[in-house]
Amino acid sequence: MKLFVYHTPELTPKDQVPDCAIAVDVLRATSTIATVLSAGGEAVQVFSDLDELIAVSETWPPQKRLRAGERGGGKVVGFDLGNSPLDCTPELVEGRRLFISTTNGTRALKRVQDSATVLTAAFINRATVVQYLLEKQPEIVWIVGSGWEGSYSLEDTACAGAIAHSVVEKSQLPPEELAGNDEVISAIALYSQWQNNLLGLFHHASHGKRLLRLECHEDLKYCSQTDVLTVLPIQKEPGVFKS
Ligand code: 3SL
Repeated sequence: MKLFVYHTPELTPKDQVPDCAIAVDVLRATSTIATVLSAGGEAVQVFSDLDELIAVSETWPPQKRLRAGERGGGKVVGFDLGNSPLDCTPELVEGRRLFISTTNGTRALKRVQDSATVLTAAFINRATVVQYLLEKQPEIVWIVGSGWEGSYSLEDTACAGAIAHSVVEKSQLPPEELAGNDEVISAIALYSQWQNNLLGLFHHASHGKRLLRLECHEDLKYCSQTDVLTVLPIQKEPGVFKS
């Protein structure tokens, strides 16, 4: 297995896809996806385009669907939900499909959609993703941060580092043997420095600050927990994730 970390979808090699792609948007799309599936959601279907989301979700019975839309951190007018994982309670999501569009997370998922396997990861379900990698041993693995509108996001690269750090620890292989690019080594270093204070890291991150201005402090706290959900969101058909 070789791990490659890409800070944003734009930095991934063109015209290639890996054996396994892991999309990361800690704040907050992939934390929300893990939460919905862990709470009994039927599936999460992701869209970059809001009109397409509305059109496809229209074909589902209203009692079996939820529409979640985020732009600029806020909820899209007329949608059931924004992108707060804390809103995704079992009472609300159980048995329903979440149709979701967010600013950056869904763009990262679109970029890797044609990979043989596509997973989503956040700190909250990191251990389950690592367990999958150790069991299945895909040859080429990309961990792709969503970033913010094309630029680097501290929290996504730290989560990529958390995954790589755990693979190194559990496989007992040296980092240089697993690392396919330099970004893996720097992501591990970033995670190692902040692993006991991820909430503190989020407070330094530009998107963390943006969410704090929107009074999403509880979301940051929730997303800073590590290994608390045993859910593996995996793409079953393009854009549709189940556990
Ligand atoms: O950009 C995204 O995909 C979102 O996760 C951003 S937010 O955290 O909902 O603001």
